[in-house]
Amino acid sequence: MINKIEKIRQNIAEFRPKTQADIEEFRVRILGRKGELTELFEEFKTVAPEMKRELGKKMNELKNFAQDTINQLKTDFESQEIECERTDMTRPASADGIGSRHPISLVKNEIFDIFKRIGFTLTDGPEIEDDFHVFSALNFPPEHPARDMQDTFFIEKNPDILLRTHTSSLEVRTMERQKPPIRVICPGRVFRNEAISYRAHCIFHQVEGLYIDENVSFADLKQAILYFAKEMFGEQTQIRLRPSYFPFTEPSAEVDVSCNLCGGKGCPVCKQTGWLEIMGAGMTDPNVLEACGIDSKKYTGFAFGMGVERIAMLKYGVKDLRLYFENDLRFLEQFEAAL
Ligand code: 2U9
Repeated sequence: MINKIEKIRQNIAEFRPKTQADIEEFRVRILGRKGELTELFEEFKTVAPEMKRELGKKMNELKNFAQDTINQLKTDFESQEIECERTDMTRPASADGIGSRHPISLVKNEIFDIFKRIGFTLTDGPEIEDDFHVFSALNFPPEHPARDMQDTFFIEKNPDILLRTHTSSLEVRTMERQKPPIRVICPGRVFRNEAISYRAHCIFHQVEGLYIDENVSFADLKQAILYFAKEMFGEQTQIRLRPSYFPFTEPSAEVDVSCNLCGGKGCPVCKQTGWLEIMGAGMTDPNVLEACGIDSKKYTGFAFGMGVERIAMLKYGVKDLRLYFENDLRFLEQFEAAL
């Protein structure tokens, strides 16, 4: 009898009805007047008295199990049917909302569109780079702090393989494969070993540009940047260049634009100076041209670089850089639809 009890229990546990009628049929088969359990209770009458206590307990448990399982199956089917009745399968599908472009992409595309209008083309390249394309070709001295493990992410402690710290490696690669004239825009993610805060992140986006030809002058650099600033921030925008230093350009400058919020009078955003720093720039160092196989006696060039997060902060008034990386829809939905 124990075997019969186990067999019935197993059948109940494995029962998978396809329709509600299947459940009723199964109920009759197990619990009906001539059902398997009813027959078992008949057989129970013939069991020896000393076995009755143990077997009786098992049979009652089986009966409860059968009843509970059947009730549960019925409830599941009924709720499914109600759900089906509520759903009009012929109704047209609801339209998906149009997503918005990420502010970093919006600004990156806008920067590129502006430079495209004055003859620059777009280039792309690897994020995992080697020392030559990120540091050596760009005239970084061997002891420069950017080469330090503390500042740059190296791959598996190999000092030759690293995550690019700027997109300048793309300009190096362009010069290696292309003869001047070169007019190229290099956007991309860059990586620096920085503590994350409202104004710094270990990943950010840059757009750099490079123009190499015969007789390219600092005046050309100034004019290209003025054109960019007016297109990006409005016709009334002015620029100011302050002397600076980068290993890859000589002379070098930090570029400021006049603050649009206060019209240059001074406000909290421009820290009362009337100016906002937007990029660095300079004339390509002859050592860099030579390292990339370009004759520095024949050719000169200018280069510039800007952080996209910073430009987007100025354009949209974003105060915390971390918002760009959190993918919070309440932030992202405030930007233009991606059409
Ligand atoms: C080559 C030669 C020269 C690219 C340049 C800067 C100045 C610059 C910073 C702005 C903010 C990086 O994102 S940031 O931290 N960039 O100031 N970048 S000139 O010069 C190059 C690039 C490639 C072969």
